[in-house]
Formats: sequence, structure tokens, C-alpha cells
Amino acid sequence: MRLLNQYLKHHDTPDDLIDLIDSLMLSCKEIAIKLREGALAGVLGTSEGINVQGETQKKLDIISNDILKAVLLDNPTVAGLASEEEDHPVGGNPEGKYLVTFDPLDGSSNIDVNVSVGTIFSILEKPEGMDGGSDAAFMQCGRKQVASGYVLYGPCAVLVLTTGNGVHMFTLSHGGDFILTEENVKIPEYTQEFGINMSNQRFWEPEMQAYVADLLQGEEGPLGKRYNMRWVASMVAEVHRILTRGGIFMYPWDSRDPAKPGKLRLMYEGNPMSFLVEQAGGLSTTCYGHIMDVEPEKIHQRVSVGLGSKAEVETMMKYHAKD
Ligand code: AHM
Ligand code: MG
Repeated sequence: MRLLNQYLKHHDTPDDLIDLIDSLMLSCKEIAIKLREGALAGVLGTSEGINVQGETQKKLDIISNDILKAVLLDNPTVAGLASEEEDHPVGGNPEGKYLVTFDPLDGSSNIDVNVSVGTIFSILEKPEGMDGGSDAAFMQCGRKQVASGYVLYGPCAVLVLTTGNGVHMFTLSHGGDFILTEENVKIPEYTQEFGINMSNQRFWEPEMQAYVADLLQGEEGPLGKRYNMRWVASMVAEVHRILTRGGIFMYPWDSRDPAKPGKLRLMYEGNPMSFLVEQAGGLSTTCYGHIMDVEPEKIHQRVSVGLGSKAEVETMMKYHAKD
């Protein structure tokens, strides 16, 4: 049985990074407990509720954000943090080495219906001489990530982590420890499963429309095989499925809001998930190029996402290749 900390130590992870991951997991355990209480605590996802003691409770995504913020700002390795739930980055210890970005509770529209959600995080180094509470400090492309991961709160809570040395899964035990359950996860190169919100079909670019139309044609179309479809509407659950059995997940640009390059956020969703997917042998793209090569210009920047099994993503990119 290998515990998270032992595993990281054994694989030469710097002590300050282990300490930071420890703080992240402390927060995630607290979030897991709140999620488990659900309606008993009066803290369902999308609305403010009254708990059994008659107290007004905040929405769970705000509670999760507050937990992460408090724990991380208490850790001297943290020079600053940026959250999907905060307008601007928050400064930590000016001497701290790391910057953390996170989506405290991704897929939160699923909480009220008791479907899986997750916390996504990414760790960067603070550039020399920069203020860890400034937007500018975070303007680093995904290739600069030191670590990234998520905790999926499903039937069990699972941490999926990379520090640039493969992808490993740790399951939260009853006793509160994250225990290694899967080492060096690899995404199968070919699969027959795709995930996309089909209700947006008419808003996609013609290239994406053409690709999905061919997926739907199955063995009678040019791709020559029958595909199945899954859509949980919780990116953490989608990526977890892909890391476990392969597939392709897409949330592409669409014309509902032409000014936005997609729904998902680069710093809290696109980059951390891309690091995991590429470390597991998959591909992650904007449909035109690697997500981790995108140079961020805004902290809450959006990005078009297509990720998963390498061969399937390459096929999808061929539909988008401009002459
Ligand atoms: P959120 O960060 O507000 O929860 O939104 C992100 C989520 C992703 O987890 C998921 O892939 C997507 O939104 C689902 O969107 P849709 O409701 O359009 O299917
Ligand atoms: Mg999100």
C-alpha cells in the first residue's frame, strides 16, 4: 500500500511541492465531506439553502473556493492563487515559490442531481521578481506547469495527478488517506467513444460539424467504425472516463458567443487537463494546435477543447487543417 506522500517522496518530488499538494488534498478532503452531506447540510449546488440547524449556507462552489483559499494562503510555499470563482488573483507569501490555479468545483450544475463533480488544479512557479497576486505572474503557457491534477468526487473520491512523470491515481480511503491505486495511466490510442454537447451542433464551425457527422455515420461512414456517445456535463468525469478507457472529449468554439473562444477556461480547465492527457499518451488541442502552447492573455481566458485518444484527436484535427 503506497500513500500519496510516500509515493511522491520516493519519486524525488521536491519537499515544497509535496507540501503544497498536501495542502490541496487537505482542502479536497474537506470538500468531499461537504459534498457527502449534501441536503443534510443544506448546501446543495446551485442555490443558497438552510441547513438542519436553520443556518443559511453558501453555494457549494463558493464553500469549496473558500476552503481552498484559506488552506492554500496558509501555506508559505504559495506566492499567489487564481480561482475560477475569483475576479482577480490573490497574493500569498511574497517569498513563496508556487502559483496555484484552480476550479474549486467543476461541473457544479450536477450537484443538485447528485452526479460527479471535481476540483481541478494547476501549479506553476512564480516568475522571479513578479508579484504573486498579479495577473501578469500567471500569464504562462501550459508547458510551464510543474504539476496538475483533479479530484473526482464520484462513488469514490480519486486524485489523478501528474508532476511531469506520468499520471497516477490515488483513491481516498475511509481513513482519509490517498492511496495509490493506478500507476502510469495510459490512454488507449484508438477508441469508439466520443463526448460532445450535441445540442450545440448548429453553432459549431463547419469543420466540427463535418467530423461529428462522420462519427454518427458509424461503420457506414468514412471513419469505418461504430461510435458510442457519453456526455456527463462534468469535465472531470469525462476526462476520468477517457483516462480509464479512452475516448475523445470536445467542447469546441461555437457561435453562441463569437467573442469567446469556447466555454472552458484555459487556466483552470484546459491547461491542467491537457497536462494530464499528454502525460498519459493522449493529445489535447484547440482543434488547430496544442492547448499547452497557447500563450494566455487574460486570467479567465476561454479555450476551445478537443482531447483524448491520440489517433482519434489526430483524425479530428485533420478535419480542421486549413490548406
Ligand atoms: P463550470 O466550470 O461552470 O462547472 O462549467 C464547466 C462545465 C464542464 O465541467 C463541462 O464539460 C461543461 O461545463 C458542460 O457544459 P454544458 O452544460 O454546456 O454541457
Ligand atoms: Mg469549471
